[in-house]
Amino acid sequence: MASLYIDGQWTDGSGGTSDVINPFDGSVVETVGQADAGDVDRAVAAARAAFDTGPWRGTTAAERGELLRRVADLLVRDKEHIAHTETLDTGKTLAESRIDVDDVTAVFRYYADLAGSDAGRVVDVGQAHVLSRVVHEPVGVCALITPWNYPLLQLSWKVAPALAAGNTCVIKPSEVTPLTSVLLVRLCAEAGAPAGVVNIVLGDGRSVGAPLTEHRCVDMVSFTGGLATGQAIIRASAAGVKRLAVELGGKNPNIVFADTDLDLAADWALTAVFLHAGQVCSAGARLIVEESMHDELVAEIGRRAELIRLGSGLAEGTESGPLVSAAHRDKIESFVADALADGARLVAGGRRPDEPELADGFFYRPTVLADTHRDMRVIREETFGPILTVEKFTTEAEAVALGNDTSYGLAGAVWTSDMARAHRVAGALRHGTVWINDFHPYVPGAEWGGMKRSGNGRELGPTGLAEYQEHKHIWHNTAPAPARWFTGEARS
Ligand code: TXE
Repeated sequence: MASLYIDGQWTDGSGGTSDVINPFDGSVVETVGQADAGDVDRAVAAARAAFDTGPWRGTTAAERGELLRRVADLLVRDKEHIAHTETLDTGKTLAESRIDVDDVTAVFRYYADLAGSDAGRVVDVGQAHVLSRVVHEPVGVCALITPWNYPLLQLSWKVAPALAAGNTCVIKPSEVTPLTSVLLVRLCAEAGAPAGVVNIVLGDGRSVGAPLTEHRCVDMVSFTGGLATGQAIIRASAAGVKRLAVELGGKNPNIVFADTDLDLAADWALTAVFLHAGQVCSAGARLIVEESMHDELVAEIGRRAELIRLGSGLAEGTESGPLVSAAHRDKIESFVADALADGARLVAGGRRPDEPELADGFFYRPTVLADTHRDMRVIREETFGPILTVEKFTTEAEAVALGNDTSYGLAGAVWTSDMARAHRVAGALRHGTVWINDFHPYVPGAEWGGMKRSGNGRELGPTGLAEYQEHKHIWHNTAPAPARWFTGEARS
């Protein structure tokens, strides 16, 4: 099936084909066409023309909101098929994929509502004959580049506000997991997006991502992915001084004070880090525990980690699927080997599973490493896999210092039954999201994004719409009079 969509037409692309691999068993899920630089050019030209001269430019915010609402309805209709495809593509459990589709639907509905209520504002300048208005206009042609861990969800955080604001876009999903992005574009077309408004090109970063981000007719790049790629995109955007929004992952502290119930702390330590095999930008990969509770909690977490049931995302009872690729598992294994060589203590995992039926997949057992410290690579770098490291503290100040001792700043959590302390710590953590006695929840109405090397800009919430807007000031003097600034006479 043709999988590139350019100017309202489905096409195979001119860059050959690529196999999409099922991480559960290494089988081919589908073979998809790839774009070449010429396809990228055509997609950008289509988005440019649709923005500059197409009917899209004349749509009202309410009409764009209606389009998003129709996409949301179609997502509900196709939920099972989309969730199933996401599981085949990423390896995550069907339960997680279904939650993703529900979340994506909610994001489309949120921006449908916001589109209609986002009216700009009138500024009172204190002069009755002047009308000063700030109007919200689209930025233009947006390149939306997404990663492989939450392919559909990450795309929705970009495409829904981009369309709500009146932009046109060219989507480039991860070459590892492109399938549900193609399905979402099909729904946008079915919902009535005019030709050229939503385009999708498939391919890898070098041959498709780079030419797209460097293209002179692209006004904005919104990217979620790895730090090194984000830095390359920031450099590439310099020539055109493009608008940028980048989300580059995190190294997220999960801080537990000893007044937390042990069962609760152990349960959430696992959920925080091992959901989707740890391939979550906000995963609670660094457990930071008060010393008096440390040994007991680590032992309990280790015990429970060994019980986690790995398997096919489609099978009933599977708690965690495989990693996304063999290359990614190699990376995870090297993190664990380095940490052990540097003196970390293996509490659980640290190996591939023994079950023969998992041998063809990219599985790795949930791993817990104690006695870890700041100089280890496993503490400093994002592993993006099923590795939980444990550090300990004795004072609140030490807990905060450890939680902030990272070049990232995406998310973190604090667990305590002392509410004053909870809010002190939440206020002191330099991370874009802080959970108190919880982990993972997000809502479409609240901003998401990072400080420091976790990125620039925010997705979701009203700020997530503003990322895709120019805020233009229009000053109307209804009773113009001569300025008399240049009169040729000396000023007194
Ligand atoms: O991501 P890449 P990778 C982290 C995680 C992971 C690491 C590398 O630690 O191990 O990044 O993952 C496209 N110009 N995150 O290599 O390469 C690419 O095709 C334009 C965190 O898979 O950053 C894909 O569509 N685009 C993260 C997208 O960028 C380029 C989620 C992301 O791929 C490009 C995923 C280029 N020069 C990984 N090079 C998060 N923040 O949630 C690549 N791409």
